[in-house]
Amino acid sequence: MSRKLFARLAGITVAVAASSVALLAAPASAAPAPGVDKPIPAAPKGPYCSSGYHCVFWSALGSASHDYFNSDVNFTDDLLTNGEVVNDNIWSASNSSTGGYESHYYYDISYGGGLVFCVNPGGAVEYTELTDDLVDGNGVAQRDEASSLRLRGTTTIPCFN
Ligand SMILES: [Ca+2]
Ligand SMILES: [Ca+2]
Ligand SMILES: [Ca+2]
Repeated sequence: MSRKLFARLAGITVAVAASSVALLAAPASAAPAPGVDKPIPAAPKGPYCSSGYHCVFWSALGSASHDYFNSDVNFTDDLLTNGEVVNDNIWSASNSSTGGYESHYYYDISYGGGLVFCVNPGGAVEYTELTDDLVDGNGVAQRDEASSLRLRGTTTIPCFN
C-alpha cells in the first residue's frame, strides 16, 4: 500500500470515529413554541464547509481542504491545508453555496475534458461514492481527477446531494 493511501485511510478512521461521537452528542431538535413564527430557513450547508463556499478535500469529508468562493479555472495554483496541490488530488467535496449554485468539477482546467461530478447546494460527495482507477489525472474515474470548478445555477444534470 502506498504511503499516501495509508495516510488517507488512517485519517478516515479518525474522521469516522469523531463523527460518530458528534452524532451521539447531537441534541434532539426542539419544536418551535406555539405562536412563535418559524425562523427563515438558512441556506443549505454542506458538511465541513463554511457558509458561502464550495469545499474540496484530500480524502474524506473534513480532511485537508481548500475552499472556493467562486468558480476557479485552474486547480494547479491552489493548495490544500496539508500543503499539497489541489489539482488531480481531491477525493470528496461539499457545497455550502448561499446563492443556490451547483458545484461542477471538470477533468481539465478551464472547464474542459468533461464533467467529473457535481454537487448540489447543501450537499456533499464522500470519497466512497466516487470511482478510482488508481491513476491520478488520467481522465479515467473520479478521484484525483478534478482540475477546475464552475459554479452553475440549477441545472437538469444529476448531482450528488
Ligand atoms: Ca486556482
Ligand atoms: Ca485533471
Ligand atoms: Ca484516474
